[in-house]
Amino acid sequence: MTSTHPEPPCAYSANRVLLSLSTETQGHGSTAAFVPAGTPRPKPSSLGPDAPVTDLITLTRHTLSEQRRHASASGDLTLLLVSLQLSCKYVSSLVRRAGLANVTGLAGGGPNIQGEKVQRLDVLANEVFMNSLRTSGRAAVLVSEEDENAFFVTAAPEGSPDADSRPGRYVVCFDPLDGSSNIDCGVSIGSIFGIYRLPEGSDGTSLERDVLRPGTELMAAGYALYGSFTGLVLATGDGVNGYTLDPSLGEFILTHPSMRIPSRGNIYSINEGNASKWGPAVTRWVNHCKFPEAPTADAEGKPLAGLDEATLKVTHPLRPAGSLAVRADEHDNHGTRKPRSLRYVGSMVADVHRTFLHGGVFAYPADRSSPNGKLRILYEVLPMAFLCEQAGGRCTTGLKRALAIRPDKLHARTGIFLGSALDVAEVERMYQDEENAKK
Ligand code: FBP
Repeated sequence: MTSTHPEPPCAYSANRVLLSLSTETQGHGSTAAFVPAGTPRPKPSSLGPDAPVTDLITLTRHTLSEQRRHASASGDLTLLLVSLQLSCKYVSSLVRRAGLANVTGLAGGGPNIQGEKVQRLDVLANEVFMNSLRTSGRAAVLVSEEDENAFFVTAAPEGSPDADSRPGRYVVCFDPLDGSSNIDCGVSIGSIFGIYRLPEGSDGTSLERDVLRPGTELMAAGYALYGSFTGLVLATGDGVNGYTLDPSLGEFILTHPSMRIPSRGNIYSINEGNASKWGPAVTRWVNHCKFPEAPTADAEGKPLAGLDEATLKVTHPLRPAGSLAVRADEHDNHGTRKPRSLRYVGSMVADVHRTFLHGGVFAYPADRSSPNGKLRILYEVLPMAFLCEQAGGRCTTGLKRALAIRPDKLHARTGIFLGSALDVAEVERMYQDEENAKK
């Protein structure tokens, strides 16, 4: 089928793909077979069934196809993500060589703005992210866990060593290396980032207007995991996708499309070393994870018939006296819940990644010694809350949807519970009961 006007030699047009046009026939009244664009290219049978994958969906290819689905997309976010994935690849290579390349151990200089000892890898990772983002031409403001102040990207004069530095339209908040306390013992660590677009008409120079914003205004968020493999999990507003780094190609390959958090899980993840400082709701929830009880009350909390007050109060020797009755709806449809398993790595990225895959709850609640919790809102909690909700999970402070928090300062903190929607709802009910009990 020849078209009315000669096709340009390029093989792509709006909706048709030139399947084959062998060189020796070019210009000699060539016959060309057109198939609808997007038709997958059949794998040559000559390669046999176990041939390696030849149609790789890399992070960049996938982001570009996502971008094409948004007519108004400028491509800037895609380019910004290219800089972020480069940073994650470089940090991954530093982490992989950490034990050999003398990049572990404490960095010189005092504690960082968080009052924490700073690891050399923290500083290296921060420099890698900062340099890659400020020269991407797509970032207006950069906020890092390692830097006290926000970095406002300005245009460097031509010819200056910094000439690549160009402000863009995005605000990037990031934790360049999360789980630093685990670096030198080879436990999984990660990087976390959240991306906002500057508000319409903003010149990107105001902290209050452009940076201290709730998670509901995030455009995209993601984390990289440096563990038995290097992974990158990303959401740009339309679900969550997971990619695995193929070190031989240096490419992130789509391996976990459309990730969904199971609605219930059998894992709870919390630093129990803080138990003495927890409030009643957290203590009750953790006890409930450890000593699940047969239902003693109906969904409205009314005691089930025939049970005496004592049974209602204490039905397990280790269950703290005065514990509230366990309502029927706190059990799965088998009537009893099995004790949940405790899993706690102490690297938020590793604990959250496991929660996304297997369900359950990751928690770092506020407590008596950290009334605002430990984890930082802008570059730890909000990006993870965005990803969690995009994957069908739930993220709360106990009393408030975490994504709705508007931080009042750059390194503000909050307590969180994140994970399987039904399990996190259980925590919220216990916080609500505690509030009701105060009235
Ligand atoms: P940084 O390492 O980036 O400071 O992150 C804080 C963090 O390590 C989280 O990754 C982790 O969830 C938490 O602190 C562990 O805290 P703790 O050692 O108190 O349990």
